[in-house]
Amino acid sequence: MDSLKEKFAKKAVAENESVKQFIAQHGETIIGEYSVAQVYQGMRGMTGLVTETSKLDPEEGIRFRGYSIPELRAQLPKAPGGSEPLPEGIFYLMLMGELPTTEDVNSITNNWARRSIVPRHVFDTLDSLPMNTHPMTEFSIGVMAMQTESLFAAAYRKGINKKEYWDYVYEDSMNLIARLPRVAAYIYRRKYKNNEHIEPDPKLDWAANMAHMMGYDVYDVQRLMRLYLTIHCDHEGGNVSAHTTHLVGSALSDPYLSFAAGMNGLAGPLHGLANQEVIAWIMELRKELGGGLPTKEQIADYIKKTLAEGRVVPGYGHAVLRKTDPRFSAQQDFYKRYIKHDDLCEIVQMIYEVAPPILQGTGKIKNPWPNVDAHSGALLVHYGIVEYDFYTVLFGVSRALGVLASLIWDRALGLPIERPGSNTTEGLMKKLATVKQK
Ligand code: NMX
Ligand code: MLT
Repeated sequence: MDSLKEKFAKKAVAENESVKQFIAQHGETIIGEYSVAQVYQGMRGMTGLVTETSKLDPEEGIRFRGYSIPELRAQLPKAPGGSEPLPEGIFYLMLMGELPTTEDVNSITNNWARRSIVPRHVFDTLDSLPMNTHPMTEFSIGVMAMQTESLFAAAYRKGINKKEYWDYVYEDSMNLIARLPRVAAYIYRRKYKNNEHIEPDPKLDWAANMAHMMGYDVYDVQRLMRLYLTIHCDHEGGNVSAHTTHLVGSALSDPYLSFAAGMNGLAGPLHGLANQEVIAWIMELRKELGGGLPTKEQIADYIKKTLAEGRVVPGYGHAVLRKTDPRFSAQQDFYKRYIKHDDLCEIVQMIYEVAPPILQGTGKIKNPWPNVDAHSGALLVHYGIVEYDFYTVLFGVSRALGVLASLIWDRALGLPIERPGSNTTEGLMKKLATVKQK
C-alpha cells in the first residue's frame, strides 16, 4: 500500500465513525427550508450535499479545508526555486484535510509519475476523431477510452465487499489524475502542433510536465501552470462538474465514467467553457474596433450591446459568489507580479472597472463581479497558448484533483446512491393549495 493510501485509510476509519455518530445524534435535526422558487431555479442555496474538500462563502470565496487561496499560495510546498504552489499539495490537502510537507508532495509527484503511462488504444481512439472535434469532447472521449483500465469496475465484476470500494476508487483516481496531463497534451499537440507529440519527463512535477508535453519548456509557463492547476481544482460540491461526478459515482459508476460525465458538464459555456468564451468575446471586440486598446467607453458600449443581444457577458456573475472571485484576484496578482504589461491583460483590467456597474444596473444580475474565467485566458495568451478552444481542458485537468478526492471520500464514507425527489408543476400547485387551506 502506498504511504498516502495508508494514511488515508486510517483517517477514513476515524471520519466514518464520527459521521455515523453525527447522523445518529442529529439525523432528524432540521437545517433549512426551501421555497418554490428554489425548486424551479436550480436549487440555489439549498444544502443537499456533503463535500469535504472545500467550502464556498458568497462574500469571501473558496476555502480548501479552511485555507484561502492567498494562504495556500504562501503555505503550500513549491518546486525548488519556485514561487507558486505545486498542485500535488492541494490534492493532499483536499484528501487528507491537513497541509502537506514537502516530502508528502514529492511523494505524490513520484507516485503519479509511476502511474502515468497511457495505454496506446487511448491515443488510437483520439486519432480516429475528426480534426474539428472540440478539445473538450476529445478529452471526455479520452477519459472514456481509459475506462478499460478501471480497477474498480474489474473488482466489482468479480464481487467485492462494500468496505473495499474506496480502495479501488483511490487506485483509479490516482491513475486517472496521473494520466490526464498526457491525454490533454496529446489532444493539444494533435490539433494545434502538427500531431507532433512530446513524451513526459519523469523528473518534472505534474504541472511542469503538463507545460512540457504541450511544448512550453520555460519557467514562466511552468509557474503559471502550477498556479492554474491549483486554483481551478475545486469549488465545493454543488457546481456542475463536481456535482455530476459525485452523482454519477453514487451509482457506483467507476471514476473514469464519473469524471467523464463531470467533464461533459464543465464543457458548458455557463460553466468551464466560459474561459474560452471570454477570450473569443474580447477578440470579437478588438476585431470590431480594428485592434489596439479599446477605450473604457468602447468597452461599456460593447457590454451593453452584448446584453441587448440577449447574450451573457462571459466571465462575470456567479451562482454563489457575491464578490470578486479570489481566483480572479490570484490571477490578477500573478499578472501584476510577473508579467506587468500585456495588452490583453490590460483589457481584462479595464473590463473589471467598467462591467460591474453596468451589470448591476440591469437590476437582475445577482453578482456583477468577475469569476475565475474572466482572467485565465489572457494569461495563457500572453505565454503563446493562444488556442482558446483548448482552455477548458486545462480547467478539467485541474478539476480532477477536487472531484476525484471527493469521490474517494464518497466511497470511504459509504454514501448512498443520490436520488432526490421531484414533482410536477400540477403536483406543486396542489400541494400549495392544501398548505394554504390549513
Ligand atoms: N451576463 C448577462 N446576464 C447575466 C450574467 C452575465 N454575466 N450573469 C447573470 N445573468 C443573468 C442570468 O442569465 C439571469 O437572467 P434571466 O433572469 O433572464 O434568466 C439573471 O441574470 C439572474 O441570474 P443570476 O441569478 O445572477 O445568475 P445564475 O446563478 O442564474 O447564473 C452564471 C450564474 C455564472 C451561470 C451567470 O452569472 C452567467 O451566465 N455568467 C456568464 C457565464 C460565466 O462566466 N460562467 C462561468 C462561471 C464560473 N465557472 O467557471 O463555472
Ligand atoms: C466552479 O469553479 O465550479 C465555478 O465557479 C462554478 C460554480 O462554483 O458554480
